[in-house]
Formats: sequence, structure tokens, C-alpha cells
Amino acid sequence: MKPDLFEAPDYYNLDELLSDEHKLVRQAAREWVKRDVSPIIEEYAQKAEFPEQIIKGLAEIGAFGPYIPEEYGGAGLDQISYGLIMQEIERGDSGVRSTASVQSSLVMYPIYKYGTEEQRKKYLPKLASGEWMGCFGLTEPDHGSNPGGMTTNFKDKGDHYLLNGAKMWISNAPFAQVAVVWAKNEEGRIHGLIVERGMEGFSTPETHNKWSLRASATGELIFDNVKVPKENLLPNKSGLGAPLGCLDSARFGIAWGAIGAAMDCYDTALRYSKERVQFGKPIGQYQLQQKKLAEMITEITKAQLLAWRLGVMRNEGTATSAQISMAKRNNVEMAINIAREARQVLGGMGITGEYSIMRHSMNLESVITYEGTHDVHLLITGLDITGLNAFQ
Ligand code: TGC
Ligand code: FAD
Repeated sequence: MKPDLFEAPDYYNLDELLSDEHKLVRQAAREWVKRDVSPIIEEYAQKAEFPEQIIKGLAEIGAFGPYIPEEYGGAGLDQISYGLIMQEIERGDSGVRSTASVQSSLVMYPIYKYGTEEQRKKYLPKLASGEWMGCFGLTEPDHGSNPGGMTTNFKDKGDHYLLNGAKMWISNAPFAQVAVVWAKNEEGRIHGLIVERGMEGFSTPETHNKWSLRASATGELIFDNVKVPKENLLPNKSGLGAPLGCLDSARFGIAWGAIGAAMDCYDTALRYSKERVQFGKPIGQYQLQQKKLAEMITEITKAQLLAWRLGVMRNEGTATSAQISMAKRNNVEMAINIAREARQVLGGMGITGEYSIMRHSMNLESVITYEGTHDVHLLITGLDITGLNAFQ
């Protein structure tokens, strides 16, 4: 792979909206991605392997629990810092950002928000340091967009719960020590349970043959009469709103992360367009290529503004789930379109692993599907503005 020469675009001087702390946090993440991710990520994506050696570095830049209070091992940062960290990591690779998103928003967040003090103390510091990795089991083979239909269930057996069922498409599953699993009790009410590797009847087979997120490990979670201690139930919230509340946080991170992937594609295409000569001129001098590049920077700038404003509202506690859906949907579509256009700017070189664009392009096919598909987020906006529910 070519050396990482990335320079971040900031066409509207949005840095003026950031605090010194935001910029320091972003700088640390950006330098770490250049040093520890860019040189190795293509090779790991090609061999479809998660680079476990980067876990320590992810923890050091605050990517595990950026907004979890420091007393539990988190970085105690605000939402914009969280977004900036996700942006920088996804600039490197969406699969690496997935690992961080899951650990922070889908494992640490529910334990922090819905767990007991004992659970927080037991799990959060180890998850923040990367000593333990976590995964989040919501999706099932027959229930993806409609998680409320889940059939994974647990029964009260007096001194423990008995868990049965299966989850699929679970990021981090093959190596996670801890799984936050959503299952129905005997009354059909959804609860979160913390399941640990090593519990009898719990297995995590890896999902192979992905053309997307190849540097992220994906797997199933199988529960065959797993005895889960009663103290592993997350007691402070139940119902579908509990897992969906975690998704709000992860979707917010994706709205920022997708900007990183788009910035990397744009920056690569811009540089290439100035260097590549055809018909005696750099291709960047031709109007058709300028149109592509000008539209890319316009869309990136609009997405940056959307993410920044959402971050401000998240910090104030006023952002709605529907506003988060709009940003996730818009920014991922923006990134996938830019990846496709940027690939064309590079001609044949665009399909090779010498450049990051094709990998981003393929990764974004997962990003536009997970955490709610592009269609689901459109219908959430539709419901919000009309009051009419397309899901019923
Ligand atoms: P609905 O009746 O609308 O809602 C059920 C209850 O949930 C509440 N609620 C929310 N609460 C918090 N945050 C949200 N975003 C919420 N959305 C809804 C709602 O108020 C209600 O509460 P209550 O108290 O009245 O019961 O539910 P529905 O069954 O009609 O479904 C709505 C729908 C389709 C929007 C929802 O199910 C959905 O978002 N589906 C998409 C599923 C999804 O996003 N799955 C993601 C799996 S995890 C993943 O992909 C991780 S990838 C990570 C990575 O690698 O980076
Ligand atoms: P389906 O729900 O079957 O959707 C198929 C198509 O139908 C889509 O185009 C969808 O938009 C459309 N559709 C569905 N319902 C409607 C409707 N009402 N109206 C119109 N169109 C509709 N899940 C986890 O729980 N944890 C994870 O860590 C996780 N990681 C993932 C990692 C990867 C790489 C991938 C690909 C997925 C991951 N997922 C995870 C699962 C992901 O959230 C689901 O794939 C996603 O929610 C969609 O579910 P589905 O694949 O079953 O598609």
C-alpha cells in the first residue's frame, strides 16, 4: 500500500468550532491511525483478519468509552470528541471503527447506563483498557430490521437464568470475552444479559467469505441452555427501547465515522488527479474530474456541519433519535457515493489495494446496512415528520 499522505479537508474552517481539547484528541487519533493502522490494514483486510495488536492503541487514544466517566476507566470526553475519534479511526478503516463503536456504545454504554454499580466496576475498566473485548447481540437470523420479533429467550430457574437462541452478524463475536445479549423473558419482555466466554453452551462461530469489513471479525452467538448468573441481568432498563438507546449512541458515531472514510477517498482522489497525466495534462485539469472533486468536498462539508450540530445537541442532551437517524443515513450515503466517484478518478489503480478507496467502498456496504439500514432510517424520518408509522 502507498504511504499514508492524508491531509484532512476543512473547507469551511470548521476547526474554529472545535475546542483545543477536541483538536488534541483528534490529533492523537490521527497520528495513531497513520502510524499503527495505515501501514498494516490493507494486508489484514486482504487476509480477512482483525489485527488484534491494535487493541492497546485503540484504548490509548480513548476509543473505548470516550464519554464514559474516568472513574470507570473511560476518557470522560464530550460527544464531539467521541465523534472526532470515530472519524479518524474510520478514515483508516470502517472495520476498526466498528470494533471501537461496539466496545464503546454497544457494550460499555449499556453496562454503564442500565447496569448495577457492581457490574460497572467489574466490566468497565477492563473494557476501557482493552483487556476484555465485548460484542452486542441484537440481530437474529430471522430478525434484522425488526429486532422486536426476536426469539432468543431466557427462563428463570431460581438461582440462574437459562438462555437459548442465536444471534448473527455480530461484530467482535469471535474474540470477545463479554457479550451484551438481548433476549425475551417468559413474559416476552426484552432484557439485556451479560454473557461471558467460557459459560457452558455458549459458542461464537466466525462468519467467513465477507467482501466487506474484512478487517473486522464477525460471528454468530449460539446459546444452548446457557446458565447465566442472575447478577448478569442489566436491571435498569427493559423493552426494545433499551437496545435502541445504545444504537442511538453508535449511530451518532457512525455519522462521524463515515466522514472519515469520505475524507480519505476525497484526499486520495484529489492528490491523484494532480499527479496523473493523460493527454498531456493532469487529469485534475479536466472539467469532468473537477466536477467529481468539487461535489465531493461540497458533500463532505455539508456532512461535517450536520455531524457537528448533532454533536452540540448530543452534548446538550437534546438530540432526538430521529435526528441521529438522519445524520447516519445522510453521511453514510455521502461516503459511499464519494468512494465510488473517487475510485473512478483513479481509473484502474482505484481497484487495487495500493490505495484505500476500494476497501472503503466495500466496507461502506456494511456501514449502510448495519445499525439500521438506509431504508429503515428513511422510514424513521418519515414517521417523525408525518406521525404515520410505516413499520405497522
Ligand atoms: P417501536 O415500537 O418504534 O419502538 C419500541 C420502543 O423503543 C423506543 N425507541 C427507541 N428508544 C431509544 N432509542 C431509539 N432510537 C428508539 N427507537 C424506538 C420506542 O419509543 C418504544 O418504546 P416503548 O417504551 O414505547 O416500548 O419499535 P418497532 O418494533 O416498530 O421498530 C422500530 C425500528 C424499525 C425503527 C427499530 O426496530 C430499528 O431501529 N430497527 C433497526 C435495527 C437495527 O438498527 N439493528 C442494529 C443491530 S446492532 C448493529 O448493527 C451493530 S453494527 C456495529 C458495528 O459493527 O459498528
Ligand atoms: P433485513 O432486515 O432482512 O432487510 C433486508 C432488506 O429489507 C433491507 O434492504 C431493508 O432495508 C429492507 N426492509 C426491512 N424492513 C423494511 C420495511 N419495513 N420497509 C421497507 N424495507 C424494509 N447486529 C448486531 O446485533 N450486532 C452487531 O455487532 C452487528 N454487526 C454487524 C456487522 C456486519 C458486517 C453486518 C453486515 C451486520 C451487522 N449486524 C449486527 C446486523 C445488522 O444490524 C443487520 O444486518 C441490519 O439491521 C439489517 O438486518 P438484515 O440484514 O436482517 O436485513
